[in-house]
Amino acid sequence: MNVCVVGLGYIGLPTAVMLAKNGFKVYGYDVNSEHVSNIQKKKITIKEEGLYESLCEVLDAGVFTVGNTIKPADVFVVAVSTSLKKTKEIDLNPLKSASKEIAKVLAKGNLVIVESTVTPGTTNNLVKPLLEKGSGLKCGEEFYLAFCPERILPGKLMKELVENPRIIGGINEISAEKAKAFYGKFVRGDLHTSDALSAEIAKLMENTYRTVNIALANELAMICEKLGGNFYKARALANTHPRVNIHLPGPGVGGYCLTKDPWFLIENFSNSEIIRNSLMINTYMSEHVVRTLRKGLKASGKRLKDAKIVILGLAYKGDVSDPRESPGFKIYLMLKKYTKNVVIQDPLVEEYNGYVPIKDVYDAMKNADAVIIATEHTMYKNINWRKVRELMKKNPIIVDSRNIVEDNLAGFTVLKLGVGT
Ligand code: SAJ
Repeated sequence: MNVCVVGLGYIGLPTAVMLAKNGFKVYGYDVNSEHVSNIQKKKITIKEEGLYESLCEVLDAGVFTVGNTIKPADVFVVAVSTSLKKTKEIDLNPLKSASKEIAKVLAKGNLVIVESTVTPGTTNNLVKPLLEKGSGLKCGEEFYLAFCPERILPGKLMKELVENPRIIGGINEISAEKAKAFYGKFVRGDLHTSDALSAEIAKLMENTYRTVNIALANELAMICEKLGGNFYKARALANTHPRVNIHLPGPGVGGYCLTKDPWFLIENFSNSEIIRNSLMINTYMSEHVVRTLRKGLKASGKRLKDAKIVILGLAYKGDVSDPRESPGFKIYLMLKKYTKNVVIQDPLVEEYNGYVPIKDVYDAMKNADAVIIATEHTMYKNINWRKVRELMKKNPIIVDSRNIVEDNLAGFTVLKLGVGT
């Protein structure tokens, strides 16, 4: 069976490689010719365990080829980006272009699957008519169309692509069944079929659920600070309840997904209270971290404009190399307004928005007045803080937004998100 994967980004490329490893003949199509040629030369930036080796294997075996012109296939998997515009609306242009390209080569019996996260109704109201108009074929009868969102957790991509359960929303029942048969050839997780609209809403619900729960954790953490309590102690007790799952607070929500998906859900629901306020709370957290730092410096008789500040963590979350929507970078930009002497250290991220982070954590902390822990990389749990105390200036401050250091670390003023002082 020939498969054409449209869009070779963070989801499309691994999906194409996984399909090729599982017996499909795969052609990867991307409009970015430089990206296509880099893939041909086995030069990729996505760092996911097992991906590079698998890519080399399928390229060398000739079961995976790439190009920047669309080609006929039995199945088309669309994984183009659907980003958030400044107006907080979805940018569907890549999906529109992809649909028009596929329509040019669409043939009877073909199956088209949209994996990109979309606003509810997009598969039915945008993709379907574009495919029908461009091909002259009847959707649901002469070709089939389904929506099947990815749910992989960055950092566990190759494993979760196969093991995660999938939701499959067909334009009609036969489309859902054909898509289920396709995924059944390589997905070991359960396959749940439904209609396209329900599947589109479900995907957005998943990430909105997480966003709202993170906002709740952030608000609870700020309440604990005010109460002089310890969020983490209280959370551990509350989560002993069989139906309570309090999430973790942080310096904000980063990543490509949770920062946009809830906006897709409320794009046409202007009086959303909970979701909209949750997004605001999560955005506020980087400011809360900066306020905490300023309070700490003041209490130590230091002035921000004269201080050297080190931010540990450019990646948007622990043990990933992805810096998209990085909370640490947002904090960096805020601090840059007050002091020239602010740096970011990250062992996993090469570069982000032109900023190249310091690699060595001890080099970064030389002569620093304060450290902000913005990402929970495992390596930060093994820092030798006695050594750091010798490297930093006197009265060193740690603003810990990820519960990495012990509350009363000797020789430091520790200001921990969620812990009252
Ligand atoms: N975060 C917190 N507190 C928490 C959990 C996360 O502050 O308790 C922060 C993280 O530090 C990070 C951000 O939220 O900055 C997002 O991290 P994440 O792990 O929650 O989300 P993603 O974007 O890495 O992956 C999510 C996952 N969705 C769900 O868990 C419901 C993943 O399964 C999806 O496939 C992915 O979005 C996606 O592509 O949609």
